[in-house]
Amino acid sequence: MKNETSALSPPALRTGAYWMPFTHNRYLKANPRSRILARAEGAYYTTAEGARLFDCLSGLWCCPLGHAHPKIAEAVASQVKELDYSPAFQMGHPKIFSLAERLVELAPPGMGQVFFGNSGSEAVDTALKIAVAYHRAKGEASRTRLIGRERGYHGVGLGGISVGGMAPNRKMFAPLLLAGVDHLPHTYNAAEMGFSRGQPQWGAHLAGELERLVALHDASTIAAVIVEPMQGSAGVLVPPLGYLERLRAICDKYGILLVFDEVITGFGRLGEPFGAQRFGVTPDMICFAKIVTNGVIPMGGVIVKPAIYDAFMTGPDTAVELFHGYTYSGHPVAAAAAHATLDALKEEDAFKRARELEPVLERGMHSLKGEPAVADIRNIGLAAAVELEAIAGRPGVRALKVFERGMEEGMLFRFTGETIAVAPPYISTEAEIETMIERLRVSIRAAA
Ligand code: PXG
Repeated sequence: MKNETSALSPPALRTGAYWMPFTHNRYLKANPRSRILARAEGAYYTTAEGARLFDCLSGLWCCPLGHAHPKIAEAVASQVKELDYSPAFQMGHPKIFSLAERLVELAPPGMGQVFFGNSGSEAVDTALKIAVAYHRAKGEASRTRLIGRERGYHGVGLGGISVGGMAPNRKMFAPLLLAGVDHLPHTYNAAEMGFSRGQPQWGAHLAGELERLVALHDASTIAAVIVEPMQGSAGVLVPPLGYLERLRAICDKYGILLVFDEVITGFGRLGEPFGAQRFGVTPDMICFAKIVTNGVIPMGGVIVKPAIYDAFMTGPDTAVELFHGYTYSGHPVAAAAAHATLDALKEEDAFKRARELEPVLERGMHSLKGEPAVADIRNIGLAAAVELEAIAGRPGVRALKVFERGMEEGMLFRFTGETIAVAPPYISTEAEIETMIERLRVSIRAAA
């Protein structure tokens, strides 16, 4: 039996001291109880009020093997006793070397080394720093410009928000944005690709905008292009057919590094180890985080091609080659969680499971077309989003209402802006996905 005492019946909740991230603090704190999660097991959370919620977004895209996974829990517990921390600089521990090997094996052919941090934001800032430093090491110090994309999300570091393309994440911090950054246009066009299933047919030509940026800035000033293979936070914006291939070709033509931010798409969300394999395009660097530990312990990092690593391996062998790293880079407990996660992904044939569930999710989500205020539906892999028409003069309120009704229906949806996103756990049953969609239908109708 589970311990049902303190977590489920906490003393009066004092909410004042906690400044909640990416949250409407005042609205939530006025009525917090339904938003407090007390426990989780498998594909379900239990709130402090005792309500059971299906985990429609796998946490925040990070827990697809389900909560309280016995193997991961066991690996973490025994690692804490065996080696709880090991200095990250000038030292290592066995599990981090072997984890790097496993990640390289899982990545598309041609990748060679892994640099570890603790989050997607750190992974992105690490990749941007490596890109600029790489060109410098190769004698092309003028290559400093970074190219991101409109509507892109690359975390909240100063590099990440600079290459990111979401106005609310940028405007408060304008003076802190990096100089010398430019953006590709986003690929979304409702008229051309509304309600498309998987990759839209239209839009590959938008990769050609990179040619224009090269013409404007000159290739000799550009270090790297960073994109999410599928834009998750923007509401599941799926790359048009041929788009990523074309970006790759243009980057190759001009010696620009291509970075895939796979913080969401890594580890099976699209039914393959990485988006790179799903789309058949290999970048020069892959940022990862989230699912690498099934969300249990923070970990992130960057997988790079050997040519990038090798460019730094010059000078005296007693010198530090890259002046970058975190106290918790390659943390042993995170490494243990990651090994257990990779084991479980394999043992449970999780990527195949995600591929099997993809048509169930696709069919169900697109059956919501025609429901009130549904403006668009997009999907790929085990991810989908419904975009709603805004209520006039009240931006974001419709999705909030859907979210709140969803909780009453036993569903923890994710809402941002006018979008409801779902990315159910790989361990979901078909029936659970179908139920999720029917409850979403009810919630959308209730918010009409
Ligand atoms: N890159 C990408 C592509 C992401 O999606 C980050 C970087 C940053 O990761 P960290 O670990 O620093 O948060 C992310 C994070 C959502 C949602 O609802 C998405 C993220 C985080 C929280 C919510 O879409 N992505």
